[in-house]
Amino acid sequence: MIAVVARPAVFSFDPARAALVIIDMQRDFLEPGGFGAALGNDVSLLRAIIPAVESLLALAREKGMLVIHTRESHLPDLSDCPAAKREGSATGLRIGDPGPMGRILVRGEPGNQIIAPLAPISGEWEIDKPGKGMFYATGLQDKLAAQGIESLIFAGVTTEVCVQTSMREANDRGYRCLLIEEATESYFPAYKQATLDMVVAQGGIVGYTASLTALRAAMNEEGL
Ligand code: TIU
Repeated sequence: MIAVVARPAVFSFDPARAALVIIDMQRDFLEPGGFGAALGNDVSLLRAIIPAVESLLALAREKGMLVIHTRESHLPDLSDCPAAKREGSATGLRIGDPGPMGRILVRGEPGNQIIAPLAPISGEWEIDKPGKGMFYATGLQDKLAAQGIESLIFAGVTTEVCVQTSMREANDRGYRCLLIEEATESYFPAYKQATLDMVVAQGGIVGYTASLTALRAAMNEEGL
């Protein structure tokens, strides 16, 4: 077992039964002209975590952990996009409209790809999800169960939207969850901090948080 110095207490996990989950590090949220920008956000803030996520991904690969990448995306005919989700945007561009990186938040379009430095490699899972949470309409729960996964280590964007929703879904399904603090970001720094705080409150009501340094130290200590 690996024991990570974390909040609100030590987080212990078996690396053979754990997966790194990188939520939605796709061009739509990190580059101008995508969904994040269409919602009126300054996307530059999110780019600051790319090196930390790269470093976390390299650690997981080096230690042979399962890696799961998610993308928030919709089918080209938008049959999986509720009208309520399509309504409204700051720029006038809505999901499915043509933008500078192809159709906004549509599966397979250039803007929907995971950014190059974090591109999935062979053997890693790629999960396309129409919602904020990674379990809704994805079949992920069965895949994780078949693999015997018990613990999930989270990174990605945005902290209070898709990352937190996915963590809460995972918590309800019995997974032990750890969020890596420098490997997640929000368009609103105060919301990131609030999310980190609310996850660990009440004895870790949703999960744990730790620094990447603490995770790396714990994994190296075990001589993995
Ligand atoms: N808008 C926002 O903060 N997030 C999203 O719409 N999706 C994700 O968090 N991936």
